Amino acid sequence: MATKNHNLSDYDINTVPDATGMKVGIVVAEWNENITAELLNGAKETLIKSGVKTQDITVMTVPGSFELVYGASQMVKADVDAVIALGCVIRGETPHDRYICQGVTYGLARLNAVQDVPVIYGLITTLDMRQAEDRAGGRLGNKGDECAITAIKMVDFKRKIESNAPRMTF
Ligand code: RBF
Repeated sequence: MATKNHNLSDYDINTVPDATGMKVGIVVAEWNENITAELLNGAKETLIKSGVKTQDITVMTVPGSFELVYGASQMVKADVDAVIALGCVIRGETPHDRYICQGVTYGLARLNAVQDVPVIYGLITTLDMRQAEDRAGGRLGNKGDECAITAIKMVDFKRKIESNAPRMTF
């Protein structure tokens, strides 16, 4: 992917919709907790900076990234406008990590296709811990920040679609 110098925390504030009144659920994996805690901090800080109230952010943990799919599928049923799924899978000695990544990626994509609440993909998949640190508040910013901005944009997208709904009927 052409992401060599892409900083995950860089965004144009002028393109970020007003997040006042938005409710966001965050599901975070405990595995690689040193990384996922940073993703969570980034996501929460960016949501709050953008106008989401602290009490409108619901955080639940799951044991590992594989459980993010179930966690997100339950969280979408809560009173939230978007769900952010945060996890970190680091390449191991066996192909196990690839099965986890495939399962989570497919599961979260499927959730977006079959239900109404946007689910944001906050899974870091790296070859080693250093690459993960780079993307969790390090050299390349914080994937949690990127997910927070994406969540706000997707809630705004849905609000716009819903407010234009009568004009979209045939
Ligand atoms: N969960 C993660 O979130 N990140 C990992 O890098 C990760 N590596 C794993 C490696 C092995 C060998 C196993 C058995 C599990 C790993 N898990 C990891 C946990 C996984 O997501 C899940 O919680 C467990 O497999 C139980 O379903």
